[in-house]
Amino acid sequence: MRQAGRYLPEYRETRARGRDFLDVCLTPDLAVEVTLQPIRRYGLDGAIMFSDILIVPHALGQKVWFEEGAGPKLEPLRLIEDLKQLSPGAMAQALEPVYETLRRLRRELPREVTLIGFAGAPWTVASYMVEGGTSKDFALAKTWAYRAPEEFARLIDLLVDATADYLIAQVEAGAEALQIFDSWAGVWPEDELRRWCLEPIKEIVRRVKNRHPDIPIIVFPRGVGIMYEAFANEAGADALSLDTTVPLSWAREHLQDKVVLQGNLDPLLLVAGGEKQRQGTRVILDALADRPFIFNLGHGITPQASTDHVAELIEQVRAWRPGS
Ligand code: 1CP
Repeated sequence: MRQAGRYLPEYRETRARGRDFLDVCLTPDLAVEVTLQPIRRYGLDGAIMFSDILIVPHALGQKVWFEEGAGPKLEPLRLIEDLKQLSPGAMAQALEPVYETLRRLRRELPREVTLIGFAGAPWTVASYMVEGGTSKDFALAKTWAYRAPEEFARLIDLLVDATADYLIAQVEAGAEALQIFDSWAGVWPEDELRRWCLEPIKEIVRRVKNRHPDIPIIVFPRGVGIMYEAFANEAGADALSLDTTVPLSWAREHLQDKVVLQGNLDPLLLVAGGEKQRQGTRVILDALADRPFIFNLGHGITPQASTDHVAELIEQVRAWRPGS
């Protein structure tokens, strides 16, 4: 999940040194610094490179900007002809600062800290490209996919190619594990979930593993409910990241003998803190942590999270023992 960000005063300070958010992502000095901040402060086991899933549309030539307080904005793609404006050939060059950031992080991080690269899954990235930003109902993107699936497939296929190439290059620049975020997978009926989310992710995993068979891949199909089981069986990933709503006993029974699980504390418990946070953490550890498991949040940390609550959480996770 996201671990850098506005809840850290040192992030807000570095962020103010960049022209804007994209500039922080694409300036290796700044991106390295914000990646290291949560590691320095908390001694976490993994460092997720500082970037954003919308770097890919940006590198493909779409206009992307981040408005203060309003989230990401993109000049939307609405017609099949609009895909001609994208230039996959220019992508590798545009993403070079990300690879430089990874190379530097590999040199600067302690050996025992895993460097995690990531990308958005094709559907989630396509949803931003078509809607022009975040959306409540994804009406434009979903309607396009229902009305003209062969057109929409061209966008998804383009993103499968771009994302697989991007993740392979991240491994070659030093990423030691990869996470694929399908944050908006939970909006589709079963057939479309398979077509627009599961199949594209499976193809990306296949291509990355073909080049780098040993690279661990974590998939986050947020909000897919019992369809998590199809992802466990079919995606080819090593681990699944559980969103906050997935019941722990169900996950233990249906998923954990197939893949490593990661998750799934409600990020808002880090705002609330106190006994509720301790209890929520304890329940997750007791249910899942005696088998292959990565403790994590069920979604990205919020700017309102308290740094003291994060410190308490980490202490509790580190102190936990099976049967304790
Ligand atoms: O160090 C880290 O924490 C890693 C950096 C990281 C990651 C993994 C950022 C930085 N973004 C992401 C992934 C990401 N970005 C996802 C997938 C994970 C998830 O579901 O949260 C998504 C959907 C985005 C898109 C995005 N970018 C959003 C969400 C908007 C929405 O639709 O609700 C936002 C707010 C951003 C901007 C952004 N990206 C990252 C940060 C720290 C921020 C906030 C900008 C700032 O505070 O300066």
